[in-house]
Amino acid sequence: MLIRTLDNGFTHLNHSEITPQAHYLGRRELLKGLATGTAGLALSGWAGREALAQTARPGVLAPLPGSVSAVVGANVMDKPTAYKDASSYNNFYEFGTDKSDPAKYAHTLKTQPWTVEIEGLVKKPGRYGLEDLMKLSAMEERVYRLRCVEGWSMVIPWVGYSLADLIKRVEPQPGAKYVEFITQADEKTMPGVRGGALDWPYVEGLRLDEALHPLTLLAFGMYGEVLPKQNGAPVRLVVPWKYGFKSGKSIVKIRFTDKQPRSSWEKAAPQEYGFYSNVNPTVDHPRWSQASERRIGEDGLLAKKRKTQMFNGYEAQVGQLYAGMDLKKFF
Ligand SMILES: Nc1nc2c(c(=O)[nH]1)N[C@H]1C(S)=C(S)[C@@H](COP(=O)(O)O)O[C@H]1N2
Ligand SMILES: [Mo]
Repeated sequence: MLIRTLDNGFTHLNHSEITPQAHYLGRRELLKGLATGTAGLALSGWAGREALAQTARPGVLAPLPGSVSAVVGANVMDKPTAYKDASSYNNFYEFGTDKSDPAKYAHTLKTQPWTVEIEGLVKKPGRYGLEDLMKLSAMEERVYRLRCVEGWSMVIPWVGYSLADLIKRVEPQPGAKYVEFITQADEKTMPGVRGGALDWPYVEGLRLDEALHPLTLLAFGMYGEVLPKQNGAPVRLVVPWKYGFKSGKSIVKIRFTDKQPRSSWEKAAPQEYGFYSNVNPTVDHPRWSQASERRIGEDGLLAKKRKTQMFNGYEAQVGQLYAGMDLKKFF
């Protein structure tokens, strides 16, 4: 099949079957060419990936284009999850614990005005308005796997830039060893914050070298558009080699510290959720295996579970960060 029709009526081109012409042909012309068989021979790999990145747009929110990232490992060849699935099957406990809650209730989130405060052990602390933060570095599109600790995964084309670009700008002090991400917790607009599912605000943390890794993305968009509220608008983190909960949504504060931050999930269940939370098929969650996963969208009768990959498939890029560590202990 050349074209896969998504639930929302728009089309994604199947990357393994796209030709380099996608670079310069408009989408409509390309589709015509595919239909009449004149689009040329199929090309896999980077050219296809690039074409896909520039053609798929759901047309739901404001466009936010990004150039194709040159960061090694930033574009997996897996077929992206349908936009409709990625924006309706979510974890965002501030809006409820059901997967369908965020899409139903996140519309009350107020994303304007929005500021992100940079504080703690940095030479240049300060407050960035969203617009300024967005202009701080060039937007890129990156197709990452995202795997939830619950055992499902998605493939999402995010738009943003390496968090490292921001970190370098604010100049961490020598004592800074960790970065803490504090997210929005507003009882008025986030019904879940009135309940006690987690300790609010939702907090996550990374070691400074993890935060500086070029794959760690400060994301402002997905599928070529600004982030839907349920996916963490207006700005979130995406750390593709860690379980999904490390990717905090709707960030309002980034704090540099000398002490390992305690995340909301660690506070809730320390024996189940560790600080590192690297995707690791050989280290089970105490109550279930992490060896395989279900790719959202592949849930038909014949769909096979996928084997979970070490560091979610990003081992070549990030394995060195954990050299010599006992990953059973530092889970
Ligand atoms: N603020 C906040 N961020 C959050 C969460 C949350 O509940 N609150 N859930 C996390 C979890 S468990 C996952 S799997 C991902 C889901 O991101 P997605 O809905 O965009 O796929 O967001 C993470 N970030
Ligand atoms: Mo998750």
